[in-house]
Amino acid sequence: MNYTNEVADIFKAIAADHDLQNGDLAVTSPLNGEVIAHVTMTKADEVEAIVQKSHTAFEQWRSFTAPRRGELLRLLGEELRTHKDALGRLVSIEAGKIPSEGLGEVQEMIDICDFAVGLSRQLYGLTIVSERPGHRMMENWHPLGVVGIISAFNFPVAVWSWNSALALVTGNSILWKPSEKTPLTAMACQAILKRALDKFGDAPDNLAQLIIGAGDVGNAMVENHNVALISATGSTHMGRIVGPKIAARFGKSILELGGNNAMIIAPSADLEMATNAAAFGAMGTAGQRCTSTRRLFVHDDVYDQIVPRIKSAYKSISVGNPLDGDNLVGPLIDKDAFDNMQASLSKAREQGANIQGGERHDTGDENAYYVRPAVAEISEHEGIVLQETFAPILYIMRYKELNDAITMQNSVGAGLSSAIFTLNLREAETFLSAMGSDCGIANVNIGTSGAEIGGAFGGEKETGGGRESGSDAWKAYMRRATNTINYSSDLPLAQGVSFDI
Ligand code: UN1
Repeated sequence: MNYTNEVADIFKAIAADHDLQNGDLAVTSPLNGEVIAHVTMTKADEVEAIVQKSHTAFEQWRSFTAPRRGELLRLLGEELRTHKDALGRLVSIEAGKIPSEGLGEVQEMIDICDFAVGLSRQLYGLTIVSERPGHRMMENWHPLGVVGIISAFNFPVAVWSWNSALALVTGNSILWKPSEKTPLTAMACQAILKRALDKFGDAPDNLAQLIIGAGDVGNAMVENHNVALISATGSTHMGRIVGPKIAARFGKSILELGGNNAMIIAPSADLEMATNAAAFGAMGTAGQRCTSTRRLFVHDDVYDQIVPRIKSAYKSISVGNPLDGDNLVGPLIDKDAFDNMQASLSKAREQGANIQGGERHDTGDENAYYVRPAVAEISEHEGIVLQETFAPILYIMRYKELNDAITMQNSVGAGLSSAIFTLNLREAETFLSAMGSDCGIANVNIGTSGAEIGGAFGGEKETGGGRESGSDAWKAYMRRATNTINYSSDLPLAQGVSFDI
């Protein structure tokens, strides 16, 4: 199956006027490893002028009222509803997701657009009592400027939408550098947004720009003083490079980096639910979510019941092209991902792991990298288990005391997502308490992945500390001004200071 024509048809359907044949970046579908398009890349020395244009757009956009800005997100949500099937299919072709996950990603975009429309009438600040008579204090929230979005291949469209919906409704302009592995879905999103902008009518030119480029282009965005906020999703390695550069120029950042997410299965757990949650969390998206379940701590009392169930779920799962038949595990993104997985499995073997799965699954396409998801029973929580491998490997370990499981869970660098399966209230609340999980996301009786947009999304420690999506994450896209207004005819100084001239 060659997807080139289908991609061209999808682009025609969303009226995107793009040259998909003559660019310098070859785009490959992980489904079969074949090149499906060639797109044009931007060069690092072009970034300055692009940022300038974004800044000019910001200077106009900030004067639109927030409810009017919300209208743009309402229109974007409508366009996404219209093009959901086409965009979802393109996500499957370019990122390798199964159809329901490709569509789920677009649904996540629709949801955040709806959220942003509501937010457009709820961008509120506090009023604060003053210590001085006849004075009032308040907080005013203002847009930041140009928001740079750097996104990863694994959620090629949803993560952009979390950032762009919030950035636009709060009055910023946006500049997006997607992963070089997934430029087509980005171009399609840009075309869909353009339709919404055309219907909106008077939005400034260059309000939302897209840059297809390599690391040097991302670096030029990161170092540009006119990019007020960089929201970057990717590995902790990337964050270690990007974070200090932004900090050095006192820019703002939202970093959404690695995860090494764990699930605890307690003695009272509903074992069927726990099995299904572990299966989706660890094998879903071929283990390529930042929220994927990578470590499982199983209580001694239920270990011998649940681990065979999990292993048999792993044996029965169908791996293969998700667009042919009803395969539930699609491909890894590329050869590097496959090599990294194999390297981690060899290290686990050296550490004495008992491994089922992990081998390459042959589909006859030499350049497509499908694998059987791996479960690795391992006795020690150390070495490779402490590292995030962006692939479907689930390390399983035993525990006896909940506190030991929580300590192990928390003793890795990353702090994104976590879950406990228990029907015991004390255990559940302990896990959620200050003595429990140290992650940005902590769940009870649901898995580590698949968060809804209504909550703030992100994690602690080496995950970077940023929050995107719901709750009050919008505040990161705005700056706070504290205003003190004196409506008296005196000029008292705070703290009782006197300065009589
Ligand atoms: C990511 O993998 O970068 O919670 C984002 C989830 C999805 C988002 C994952 N809603 O799994």
